[in-house]
Amino acid sequence: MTLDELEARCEEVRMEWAQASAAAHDPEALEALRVRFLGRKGSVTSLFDALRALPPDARATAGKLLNALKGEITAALDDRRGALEREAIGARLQAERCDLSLPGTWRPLGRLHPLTQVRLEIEDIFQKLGFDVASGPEVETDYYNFEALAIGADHPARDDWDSFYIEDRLLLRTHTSPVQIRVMKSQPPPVRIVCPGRCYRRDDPDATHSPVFHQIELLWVEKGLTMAHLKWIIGEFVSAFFGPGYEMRFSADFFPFTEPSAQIHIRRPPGDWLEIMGAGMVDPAVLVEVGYDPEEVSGFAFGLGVERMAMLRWGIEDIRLFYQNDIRFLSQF
Ligand code: FA5
Repeated sequence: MTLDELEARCEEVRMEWAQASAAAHDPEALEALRVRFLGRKGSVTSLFDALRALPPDARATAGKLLNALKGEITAALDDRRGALEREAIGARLQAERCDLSLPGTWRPLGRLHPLTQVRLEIEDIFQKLGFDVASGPEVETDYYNFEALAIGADHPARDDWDSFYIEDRLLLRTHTSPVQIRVMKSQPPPVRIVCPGRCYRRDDPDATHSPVFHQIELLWVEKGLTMAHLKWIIGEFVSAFFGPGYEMRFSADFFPFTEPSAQIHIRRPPGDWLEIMGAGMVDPAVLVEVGYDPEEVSGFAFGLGVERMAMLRWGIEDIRLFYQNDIRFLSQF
């Protein structure tokens, strides 16, 4: 091969490159081009082999020509590769484009059931007054639910608290008062507790009664407590919970485990009076039953209906609304 022939061959290869590279649009095609032109058997590489056949004085010129050709093709390959990568990144950015100014998916937040809100608030009021929160079982023995509270087997008060029996002497508790007995039996006086919990009665459901409802029991036993303390603490509690605009009424009542006993009604004029709790001075017989000395200490207790408190606060006229799980009702609180 002569120098002229080599020059002509270079020009051909350059044309071939121009055509072939114009049609290469992806990394695989570029790699194929590299092999075809610069690979071990590539067209540029084989021209380098032809160099050896040239006369020595022509080799330097020919070498420059070939190096220039190889340099052009290498640089063009690099350029094309860079451009393809930038295109790919651009396409990905476009495809994965995310508009941070768009509003997110809105999911409604849950909230505490109104009865839970009321219970927590009442616990909080009494904790601030120095009471502890206690609890007891919902399945109770006849002894704690009745006997220890001076409600013997034949006591007519049992009719008011007729309940659901699991076995002969095992029932769903009818009130939270059995927790009083459990706590007093477990510790010496003084006692200052509130006990929230679920209660069960065979009451026909109506606007103010539910067979399952909630009470909060309060018990304070200490030296020197009188009915005046009871009235005072209930007054404090009612005004802390309801604020102004509510009226409270004490009237005489009877419970086998308190003497004297009272019931407390609340109303928001012009609404009706609603009984919210039973209360009274702990009967000395109960103190003796748990091993306390009635000459040493006295105490008082009450049992408060949680649903009734919520009804008065929000003007809810039917207790059954609390248990229907209607989101339109619940989301108002
Ligand atoms: C009692 O349960 C007594 N253990 C209260 C007590 C405790 C008296 C300590 C003295 C000392 P009573 O049955 O009245 O009392 O119920 C108390 C409150 O529970 C009622 O005022 C009412 O607010 C609520 N309650 C009673 N039965 C139901 C019911 N079926 N549905 C909703 N609330 C009820």
